[in-house]
Amino acid sequence: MRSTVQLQRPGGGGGEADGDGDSEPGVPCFCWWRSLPEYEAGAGLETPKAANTRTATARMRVVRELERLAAAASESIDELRHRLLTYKAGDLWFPAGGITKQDTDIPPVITLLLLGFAGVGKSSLVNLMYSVLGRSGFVPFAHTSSPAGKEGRTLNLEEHNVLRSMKSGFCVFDSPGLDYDHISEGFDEVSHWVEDGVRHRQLCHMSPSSSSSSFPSFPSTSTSTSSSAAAGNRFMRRRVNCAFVVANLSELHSSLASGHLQPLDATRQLFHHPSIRESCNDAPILILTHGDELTEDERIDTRVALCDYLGVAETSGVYDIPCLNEHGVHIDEFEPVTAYAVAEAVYRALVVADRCHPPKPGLKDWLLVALSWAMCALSAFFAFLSCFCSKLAKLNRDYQKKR
Ligand SMILES: Nc1nc2c(ncn2[C@@H]2O[C@H](COP(=O)(O)OP(=O)(O)OP(=O)(O)O)[C@@H](O)[C@H]2O)c(=O)[nH]1
Ligand SMILES: [Mg+2]
Repeated sequence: MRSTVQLQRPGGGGGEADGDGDSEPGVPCFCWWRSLPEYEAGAGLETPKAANTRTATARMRVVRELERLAAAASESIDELRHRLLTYKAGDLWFPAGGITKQDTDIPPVITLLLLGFAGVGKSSLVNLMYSVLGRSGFVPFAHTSSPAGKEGRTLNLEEHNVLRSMKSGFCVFDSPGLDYDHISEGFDEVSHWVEDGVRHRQLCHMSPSSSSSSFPSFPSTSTSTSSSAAAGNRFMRRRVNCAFVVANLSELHSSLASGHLQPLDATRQLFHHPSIRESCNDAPILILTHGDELTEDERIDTRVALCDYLGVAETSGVYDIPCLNEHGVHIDEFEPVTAYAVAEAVYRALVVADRCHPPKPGLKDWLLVALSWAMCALSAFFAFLSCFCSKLAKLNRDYQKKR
């Protein structure tokens, strides 16, 4: 069920964008939640889930956050877009730990990785990013630009320059969805991505087309996928700097309502996966999709319950971004609140990424690397020598026996 509320923001906030994507203060925008004054007057706080004060306060915080996004959408979407368009890796770096920027290991391009279970809307979110940030209209790449599998599933890792600019300082990686029935294999793959880096068209072990996988394979796509993966070996491997966990709010609502907590538990495990924390030095950014399939109360209550379950604040690093609108149509850049939420989520990811670059390896580190390589070479040489000598001894014994 979908509910849409038309809201005239006091003071002209929450304007709707015009054809060029520029916002017009004073124009009413369509918001799915009741306005803050209505909530402050007590309306909507007495839903069954909001029976206790803590939940009611959390709901208020969510509504305030939505109001903030609506106000910012009318005032600063273009400024934020401009900042993203002109962003260069390391622009949001700030000094910490007594290390200068020159001594910080900043990659040429910041890499943001989308993670989540199958069908949660990762590819739709990338589409939305193209639409909001690339400003070249809607390009439904998910089913066309790469060898997608059955029902449009993503099969390989895919690098997207969502700004469509050669000067772009960041890229977004779309990943194949994890499977609830093969959670541990999926998490192994996630560890591999965040620890060893990701590459465009990298074939994934849990991908349905992968020959080494125990998953059912789709014969029509496997040949083209393996050839494109072979070509993909030439693409650059990138270190993951920040991760997004995309979750289907509607599915999690059903999970909470039915008491079948597998999707909720799996999402929590993914969100708190130790390899993500270790490699990115921060928690992932949480993106909630499919909210359009819920009523206003369900949508806010599920967000509050999920954040409580994950142990994170419901208004910090969490974005409700439906990829379809209330009419079931793909959202484009003209939906200001969602567009702003997309841009802010990306900007936050870049802030997180730039805060976490490691120091450049110093002379001592290089010496250690050289020493460990030398030790490896030495041990390989002695292994070869012992193998060679034992073979010689065996030949000698055989020769003695024959005599
Ligand atoms: N109602 C609604 N549908 C959505 C939303 N996001 C995605 N969808 C739909 O959900 C389906 C799956 O979306 P995808 O973007 O392909 O999901 P995915 O996470 O990339 O899936 P995998 O590649 O299999 O992991 C598509 O039919 C989308 O149109 C949303 O926010 N609301
Ligand atoms: Mg996909």
